[in-house]
Amino acid sequence: MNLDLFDHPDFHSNWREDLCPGAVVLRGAALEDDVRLLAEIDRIAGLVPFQYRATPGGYAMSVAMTNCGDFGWVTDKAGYRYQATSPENQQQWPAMPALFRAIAVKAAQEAGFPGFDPDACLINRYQPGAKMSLHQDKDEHDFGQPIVSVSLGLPAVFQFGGMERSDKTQRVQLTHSDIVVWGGPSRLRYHGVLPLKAGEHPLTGSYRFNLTFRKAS
Ligand code: MD3
Ligand code: FE
Repeated sequence: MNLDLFDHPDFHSNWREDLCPGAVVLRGAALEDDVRLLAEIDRIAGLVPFQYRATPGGYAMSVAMTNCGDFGWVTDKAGYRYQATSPENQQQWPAMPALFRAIAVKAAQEAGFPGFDPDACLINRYQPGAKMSLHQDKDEHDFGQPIVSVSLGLPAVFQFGGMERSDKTQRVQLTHSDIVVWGGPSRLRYHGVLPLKAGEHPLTGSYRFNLTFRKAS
């Protein structure tokens, strides 16, 4: 028998996966907003272009970054930090679009974090080969606040481990329109992204974008 349901143009694969305590994937949750999200990313990148920043150790990152919101995440020889202005032009980051905020707040609520009030949105852009090594996100002030991540464009293999870098890791594929909420006991887990495989996405071409929403202050 043919499951015609899956061929119907109105079918959206929206479902929920619990990855580990405190972390939930909302598959397809950004699908109906994808075109508008990508238009906002384009607009923001027109104001504050993507940069390949250097780690404190002096290595160029393979992921290009920009930000919107009251604070943006940056790195250079002085270290990792959030700041209210872009190092390139000394101007405030573009405001966080209402659509970005609404999507992040709704996802956090669905994952059990009502009242999430993000003030920072880091926009990561991956090209083929770009990766993010295992790390913890610990530049924020309140680890009681979750991080909401929205994936757009080419799929990536995401890696998450435990509280020690040496803990064994699990892999999960994150594809276009998946949202992940990391909170509670998962908030300080080590995580990373394996090198992006080349491909062509109808909306983003050869790129993957990831938005991470945080309460930085
Ligand atoms: C797990 N970005 O920008 S988002 C980052 O796909 C970052 O660009 C990745 O890690 C990306 O810091 C992954 C998913 C994510 C974000 C925060 C986490 C996973 C997390 C915090 C704790 C545990
Ligand atoms: Fe991270």
